Amino acid sequence: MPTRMSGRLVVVSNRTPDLTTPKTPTDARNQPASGLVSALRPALLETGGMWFGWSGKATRRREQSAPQKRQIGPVQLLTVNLSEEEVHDFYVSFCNRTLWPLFHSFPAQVRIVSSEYRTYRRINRYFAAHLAPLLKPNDLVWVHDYHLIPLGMELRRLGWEGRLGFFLHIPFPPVDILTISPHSRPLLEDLEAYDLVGFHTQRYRKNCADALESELGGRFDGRLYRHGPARVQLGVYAIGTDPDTFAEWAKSPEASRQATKLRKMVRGRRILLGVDRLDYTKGICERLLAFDRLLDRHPSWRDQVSMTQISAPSRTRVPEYTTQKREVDRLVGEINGRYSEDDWIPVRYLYRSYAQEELAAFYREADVCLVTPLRDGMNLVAKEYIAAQTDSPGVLLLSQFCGTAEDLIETLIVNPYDIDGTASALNRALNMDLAERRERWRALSTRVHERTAQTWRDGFLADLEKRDRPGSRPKPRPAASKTPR
Ligand code: ADQ
Repeated sequence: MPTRMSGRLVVVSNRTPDLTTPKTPTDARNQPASGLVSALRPALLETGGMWFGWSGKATRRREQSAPQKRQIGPVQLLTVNLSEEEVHDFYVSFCNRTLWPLFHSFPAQVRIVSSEYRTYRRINRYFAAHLAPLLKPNDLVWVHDYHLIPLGMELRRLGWEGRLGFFLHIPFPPVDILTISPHSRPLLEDLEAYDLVGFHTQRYRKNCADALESELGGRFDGRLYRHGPARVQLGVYAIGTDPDTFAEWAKSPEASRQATKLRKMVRGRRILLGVDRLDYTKGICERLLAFDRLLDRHPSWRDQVSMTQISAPSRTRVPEYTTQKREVDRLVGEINGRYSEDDWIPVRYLYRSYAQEELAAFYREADVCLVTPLRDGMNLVAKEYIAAQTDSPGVLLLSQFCGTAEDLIETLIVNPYDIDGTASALNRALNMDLAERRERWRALSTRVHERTAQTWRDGFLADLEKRDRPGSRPKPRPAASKTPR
């Protein structure tokens, strides 16, 4: 935490997390995988404060009642409900079928439906209408991610003059991609309501500054974007993990038991590992194709390696995700069909969530971890893997297209679209000697310890703390439509 926070921390995200500590591995498995929660859970429990968002429930009709309150230790959770139709238009469609592919530079997948955009704005107004009365003048309001870009502007319209920050967990695309959406301009205007807008990498910040300057005018001086009366600080805060906890989990007796079980199962073969939400941006299919190519081009690895792909179910109501799941299922079947022997199945595919303690055991035992997204804001799995290595560290294969690649330069960097190149890197990783593995890992481990979930949070909050105090802000532009339903 920045030395002493001058006010209460109010976190706003689309979904409020389950902040209760899971009592059993089954409970833990049932908590959905989320990078944001992984990073903020310890931070929020430590600082106290409030977390506001959607309950995750889809009701038949929107209930107009006040937000539901729940106290979890020092943290107050406040949730509002959405109707089934709103969940569909706002969350399933505009957030996950328009903004997600747009910001991850998948233009062909971007869906443009004006009514869904209008619902997106309406839900942001609805969030603001419920949140504004709960705020106290000295609060620091920290809004998270693409679901809530307009929230800051809506809060300003309702008279909130306190400090207001926004963090984007996903990439910010180049302006030529962003402007594919006819709604990109109002989204850029929304950013002007914030005192501080944070990104994982320099590149995303640059993309955003370029888009603001070219679409709205104004000027970015390397720290502040100035346009008319707006003064928005654009900052870079690389999110990290909690490396000490992962290291501890990896060394625990439970992890040792799991690891022994795993080793027994693969019968001395080398272990390759992939861990992700099942998402088309994570490059799971390309990773499987690279593994297939390795077995094809380097037959000596057949029967010598075992690939474990752990995919947490994600956004199962979004059509692109069901298509992706079918594609992964098909490829796993194909590879196993092509190469399996009586006593060797090349790919073990686990379509489920694991408790992070359990993941630590997989990380610890994996000889190679493949983090090969086609595009990813940061990617915490890469950092968790490094944190969980012990005296004979494994090798991380990392996509050049994830934010982590700006940081973890001692990994084997690959272009996941280049299947041959990734297969060669995989071969190289499997052949790497202990001395090189140790040398690379030492450098990577230092970086993972330098940039943690805590340093990310502290960096952002320290900058937000320093922003102007109430009373000195420009008036927001009027809303296109006034009714916060
Ligand atoms: P995600 O894309 O969800 O989030 P990522 O960084 O890949 O995030 O982290 C996923 C988290 O979920 C990790 O902590 C991992 O341990 C966990 N996880 C993944 N698969 C799991 C499984 N099968 N079982 C259990 N847990 C699993 C977004 C952005 C990222 C960004 C984060 C944080 O898309 O780019 O790094 O936010 O800002």
